[in-house]
Amino acid sequence: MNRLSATAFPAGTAEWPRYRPEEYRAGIVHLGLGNFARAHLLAYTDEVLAKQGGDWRAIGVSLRGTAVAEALNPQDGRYTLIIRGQQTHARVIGALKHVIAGTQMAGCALTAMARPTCRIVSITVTEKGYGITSEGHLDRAHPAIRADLARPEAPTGVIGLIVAALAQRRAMGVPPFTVLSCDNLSHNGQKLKRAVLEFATEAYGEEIAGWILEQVRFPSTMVDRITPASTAETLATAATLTGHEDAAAVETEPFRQWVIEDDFSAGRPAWELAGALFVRDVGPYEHMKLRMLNGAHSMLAYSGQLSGRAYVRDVMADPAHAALVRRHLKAAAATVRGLAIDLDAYAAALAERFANPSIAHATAQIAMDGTQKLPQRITAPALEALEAGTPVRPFAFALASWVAYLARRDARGAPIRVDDPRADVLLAAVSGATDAATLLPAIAAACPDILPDALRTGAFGATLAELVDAILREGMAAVIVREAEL
Ligand code: CS2
Repeated sequence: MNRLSATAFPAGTAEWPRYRPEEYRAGIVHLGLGNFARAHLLAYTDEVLAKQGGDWRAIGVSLRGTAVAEALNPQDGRYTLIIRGQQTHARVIGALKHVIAGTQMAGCALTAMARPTCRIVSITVTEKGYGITSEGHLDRAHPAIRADLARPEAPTGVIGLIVAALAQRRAMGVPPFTVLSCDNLSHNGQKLKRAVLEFATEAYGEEIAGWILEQVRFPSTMVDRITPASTAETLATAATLTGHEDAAAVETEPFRQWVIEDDFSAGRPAWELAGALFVRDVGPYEHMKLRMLNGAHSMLAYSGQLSGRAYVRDVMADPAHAALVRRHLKAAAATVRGLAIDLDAYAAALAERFANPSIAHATAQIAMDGTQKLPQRITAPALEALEAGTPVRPFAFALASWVAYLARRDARGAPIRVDDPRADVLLAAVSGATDAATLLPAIAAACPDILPDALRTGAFGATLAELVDAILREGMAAVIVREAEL
């Protein structure tokens, strides 16, 4: 079987690009080329290119190793997007030009970002990729921030690259690109802007920081599309649907949503032609999505991991567990304000998406990086719900599930290391702690942005402690049944 490429002859039942990708130049440099970008930003861009063309293809930059580049570059950036709903269909995406990675990464990325034709630098590096604290400041303890502050001329991370490229453009008299964060942080654009300014002030001085403050746009975005990690089966399906071997295929759900603040200084693709919504303030949409979809996801990931449910769809197949998901969605919805959207209908649609039997979305995948996710998904709405007097038990259950997940032990009774950038701190916090009375203070001391005092004391604190102990003593499965009966 031949490999997918720009010259591959269309075959199979897949939809192939209805335009000639190579006719268009790159206008976007995209940092972080994981599955999500390939299922979301690049899919939207591909549709716009098919509808009206334009120099808006993307050059990808992989900041973490060369595997993505090795898969995509021999394919001229082409890959298969498999969409799994009631039926499965596939599209070959042509919006990606090539991928920069490896030892030459920084130099090549800076060249691409400094070129006047680059008008947008978009980013999907996950919450932990930026080096921004949950309060939205530069995280000087982040390895890339530390390295890049020490050597700003040889950046390795997102913020270092952005500031170096902007400084080069300013020196050359080239207007700046727009910086477009597409990760699940609340106020992603605003937070990135502040961290970029802090970095620029420290590494380059006031003048460059002042220029960035005045000239560079950082629109916030809300992004949504459930995209599991690819498996061998993903690649086999892609081969069947395209008639070509594809080492970079991605699978995703039919649903997708993108809400973007319309604040671009150097133009943008007409993403609205592919269904993106441009708004003045993305904040309420972010709250809706981060607190409902992602909050429920985190809750079901930890409680699912502790009750032997490998996939989100397995959680939804259990009536009691699914009831807790709906309970969580309702409590989260009560904290969302300022949107003329029927949140009950949104919640019902989410439950249906989670139940999609053709998507194997691993609870272990969602359980990763809890310290980066929980502040905006659980803690912020919990604090607001407490203040407003709306139901809080679902948030206590979500936090208790995380705490009990951190307290898991292996066969010899030793704590199990979790996949999280703060794993060391978490491991130290749970070592030797065996019940709520010892676990909660230790974890709160390590992560005050997840367990602030307001959630450790009073009725909320008591419920949280009681749930942690119940899960540890009786097991998650029993607690799920009891919670669902409340
Ligand atoms: C998930 C998200 O892994 C996770 O933490 O909650 O990746 C989620 O699937 C997406 O945000 C959906 O848009």
